[in-house]
Amino acid sequence: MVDLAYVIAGSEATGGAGLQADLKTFQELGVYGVGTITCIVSFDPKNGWGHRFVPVEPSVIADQFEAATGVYDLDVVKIGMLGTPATIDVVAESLGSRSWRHVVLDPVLICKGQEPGAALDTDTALRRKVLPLATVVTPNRFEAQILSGMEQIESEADLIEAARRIHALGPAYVVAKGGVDLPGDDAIDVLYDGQSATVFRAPKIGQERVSGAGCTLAAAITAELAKGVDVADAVGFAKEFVTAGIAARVGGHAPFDAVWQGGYVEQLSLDA
Ligand code: PXL
Repeated sequence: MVDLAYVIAGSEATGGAGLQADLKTFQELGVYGVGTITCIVSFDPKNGWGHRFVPVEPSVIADQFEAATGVYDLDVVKIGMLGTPATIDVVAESLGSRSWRHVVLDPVLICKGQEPGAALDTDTALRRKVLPLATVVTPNRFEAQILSGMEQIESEADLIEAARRIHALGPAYVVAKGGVDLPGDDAIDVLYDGQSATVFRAPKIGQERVSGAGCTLAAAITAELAKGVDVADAVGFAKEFVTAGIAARVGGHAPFDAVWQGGYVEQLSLDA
């Protein structure tokens, strides 16, 4: 039977990020995706593409979790955007009610359009309640700065140091993403497993962030883990998958493009 992977994340109405990107990634990688929606994000074309953010009622999140885990024996889950302390409480409680082989946490901390004070409360709750349950955490540069308490992450060495500090907060594996944010010609990501750091690199494709890259990377790691791949191989593959998706990105009327999860398979067939 097909392997299953579960995602608890926000809906992003244009399909570029969030739950939509996660489920597309699972499907591309041959894994049956099951999803629970935590919030609904709709970019606002009339207002600088800011995020209109609507949380889903905690009881409705609990209902979705009950349905998903009632039907399937899920043991690998990705956590994406949660958004409010009340959402974090219900997700942490639900996760804690069962055991997991892997909990992959993409620590999406802020969303354009939320109050900065709300973002701080969310950060604190995420760090206290969800981070301890994670086996793999995938912060970007900004999130790595907040979680590690480092003021600046400007180099590969800084990224490795941040990954070490975040590892000390509990998760067995830290994937700290430099992406296009660090200087240099390569987009680098660091995997730290408590003993050694492995650096994954790929030439940068443009200098702009592409929507859904972080979601897709973490979802691809999750899908590979669901298939039984080990963490280092899952991260190495996910990097190739997202790089191909960025190269094949989709443009629309927004000032940012979105990852195309079909890019990897398209590239394979071109190479064949
Ligand atoms: O890429 C981060 C992200 C995650 N989840 C949702 C989002 C976004 C960014 O827009 O909307 C729901």
